[in-house]
Amino acid sequence: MKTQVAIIGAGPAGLMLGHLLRQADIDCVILERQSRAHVEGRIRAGVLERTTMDILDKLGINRRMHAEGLLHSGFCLADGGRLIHIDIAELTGKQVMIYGQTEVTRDLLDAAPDRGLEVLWEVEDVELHEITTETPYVTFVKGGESARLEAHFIAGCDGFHGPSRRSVPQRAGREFERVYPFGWLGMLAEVPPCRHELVYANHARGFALASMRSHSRSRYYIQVPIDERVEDWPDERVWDELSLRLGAEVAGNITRGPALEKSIAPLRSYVFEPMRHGSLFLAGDAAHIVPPTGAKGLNLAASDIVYLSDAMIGFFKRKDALGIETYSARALARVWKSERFSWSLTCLTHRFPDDSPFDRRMQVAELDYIASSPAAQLAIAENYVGLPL
Ligand code: RFL
Ligand code: PHB
Repeated sequence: MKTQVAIIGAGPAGLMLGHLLRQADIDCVILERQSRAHVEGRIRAGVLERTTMDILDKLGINRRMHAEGLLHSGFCLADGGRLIHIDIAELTGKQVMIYGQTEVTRDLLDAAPDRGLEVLWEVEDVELHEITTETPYVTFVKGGESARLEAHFIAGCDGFHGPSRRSVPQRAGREFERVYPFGWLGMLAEVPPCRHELVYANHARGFALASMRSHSRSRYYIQVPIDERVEDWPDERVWDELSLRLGAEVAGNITRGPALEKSIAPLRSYVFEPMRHGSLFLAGDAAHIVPPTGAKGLNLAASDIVYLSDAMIGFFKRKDALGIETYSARALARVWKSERFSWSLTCLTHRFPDDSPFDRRMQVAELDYIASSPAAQLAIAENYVGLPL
């Protein structure tokens, strides 16, 4: 098989890139290791920045997002019972959209056949070859048969554990990493949210987040030790813990109900530089991971794709290679700013096992400062809604 761009991975990065290329009449094929049901069933991010909404608008795959998504104008930081409101609309003139990654993925997949975007599901043994040449190719096994896909470019959109980044020789790349000593236990439940906006709470027992997917579906998270097992957290224990950590005012409005999904995810900050090696371009989680505290993971994947799709469209349609040459530097400049924001919000809101009383006072002082300073609130708000491209 031959195509212009071989895309590895049908997560948000791969699907958005595929659609943007097809809209520009560029050929591409997506290779995905999992089944469609598996990809559609993953519960992940819930907050879309303007940049991400703009991609769905540009593609015209936005009807359900505008009909069912919830525009939010602010969120709260909570600490020891006090609520600090960050009015992002007032401070930045922008809002964020509450619309699950699961829904974004479903909308992009539903639109794929009509737009000639081909996804090959359940491909195994994906390997990248000749990536430093202009004739790279990918080999894989599908339904027991070996296949080969030749392309001009390969887009590595295969997440943190995919083969793309690992195809870059060690001497050609550099990794930057921080692994946090805790994870997030997430719980989805068919109950109304406890508040109209998200609440990020710092509590002596650990961080908690009250989020939502709709007016009738809530998503909650609590910080747990990294070695915690989800089996040790029956629903009632999670609800009890949330009630303690979110503070009386918020907790008073919690509606309990059975969990639809419960899972534990580790927290990590990670960047791989550069994001291009020859004909291979890395995008999304394949190149970087942020802790979910700033709601940046999915949105960073989207902004990578804005740069990458521009670059590839410029190359194929106008014979302009500038975007290709500058992709890695442009994307990384935005990635590092989101890494900084996600790291700082994680440090502000979580309890670290080796925190000293001094460290705790620093958190309290910073929260006091944020509560009293419109300048500090603006700094948080402009990062939360998404820095300009
Ligand atoms: P994805 O979504 O991981 O998609 C990568 C795709 O590549 C496929 N793949 C392969 N395909 C072919 N061959 C192989 N060998 C392959 N290996 C992997 C995978 O099956 C998958 O379909 O990466 P992408 O597109 O870059 O999108 C990034 C976002 O998904 C990610 O940043 C966020 O979901 C991160 N994240 C969260 N972000 C938030 O902002 N808020 C959250 O609440 C939040 N929760 C989460 C998350 C990520 C999680 N992961 C990765 C385990 C919760 C979890 C559990
Ligand atoms: C979510 O609803 O899944 C969510 C919201 C905000 C975050 C992280 C996750 O910062």
